[in-house]
Amino acid sequence: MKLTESRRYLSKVVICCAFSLYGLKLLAQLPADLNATKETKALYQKINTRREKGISIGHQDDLAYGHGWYKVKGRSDVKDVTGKYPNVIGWEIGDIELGKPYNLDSVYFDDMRQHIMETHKRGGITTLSWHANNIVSGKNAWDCAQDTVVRSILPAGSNHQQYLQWLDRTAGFLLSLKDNQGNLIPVVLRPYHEHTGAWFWWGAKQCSPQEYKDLWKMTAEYFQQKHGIHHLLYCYSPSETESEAQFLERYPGDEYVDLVAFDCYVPGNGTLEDIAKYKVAMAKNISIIAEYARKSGKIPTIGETGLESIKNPSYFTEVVYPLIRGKGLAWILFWRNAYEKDKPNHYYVPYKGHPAASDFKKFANKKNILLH
Ligand code: BMA
Repeated sequence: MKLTESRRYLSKVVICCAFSLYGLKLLAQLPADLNATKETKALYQKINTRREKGISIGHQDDLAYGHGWYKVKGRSDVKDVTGKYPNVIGWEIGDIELGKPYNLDSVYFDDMRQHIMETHKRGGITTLSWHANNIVSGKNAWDCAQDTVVRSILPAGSNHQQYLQWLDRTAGFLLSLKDNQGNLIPVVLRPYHEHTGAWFWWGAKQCSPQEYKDLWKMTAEYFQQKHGIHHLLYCYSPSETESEAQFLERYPGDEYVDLVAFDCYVPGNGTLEDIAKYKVAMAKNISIIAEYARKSGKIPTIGETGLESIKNPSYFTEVVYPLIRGKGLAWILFWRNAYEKDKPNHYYVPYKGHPAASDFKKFANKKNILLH
């Protein structure tokens, strides 16, 4: 080959490589569901673009109630303290499968739908968790006395047909999430979470890795094929794990997942020792999801976290912020601020007047922490 020819050849190779890398990047920026609606693809891009700017604050049930209040239009504990709404709002759909009008925490699904519409209009993001009931015992998600519930709802199982009815009801709610033009509002679904623990009927001691994966795939495929549901991004969120191998042991596959996450709380009473353990677990799990996200093109995010009652008044700026800063995470979702009279200490974001409120405000004002 002459020098000019070899130069031409080399430049062709370079151009080809650049195109395939670009193609790969584009591919990596598409949802796992190949038939995802254009709004869902846009949501996927938005999450990715936004996480280049910083990490969004998420709060469970933020708009429905807070510490000491329930259903006050426009109110939010996060807004009371910071002046802004969280970018990401989590909702819990447990009991939808039973056809009830409200979820297990007494939030009406009609109200939830309204809030999801408002959030969408504001450019915010909705993520849904689902503490589905135990179909065998009729008790709640935490009843994990049996180790065959998952097996019984898979296609060959005795509860399969009934579980499909549960999925039909859930699908009905998902398909009712529409904007004013009648377009489906894309949302993140985070089902069968914390499954590396053993406190839900889909937990690690209650089913095998294969059964768990089959449950996930069956759910996603039923939504997609039977109900034509293509406005979901799927979030895989075990509780904290020790390694990538453990994280992936029950992973249903890149074709079924868009966001990789984990749930991790400050253990015990939130003593300094507990906080030290939390820091270690958070750092490890952030690195597991960030690294897997980098390799797979998925979006890393924190599914649930928090320090109940926020007994450490500098938890947000001194514990959380250094852990999450600059890690490319899409959001961090703090768990709910219960309104129930019998749960006065069950809250994860400070309300107005709480000793940690000024620290939370300081945290929220950091330039790479996003609210709106
Ligand atoms: C748990 C607690 C419960 C609640 C459930 C589902 O972590 O907050 O009180 O019922 O989540 O939202």
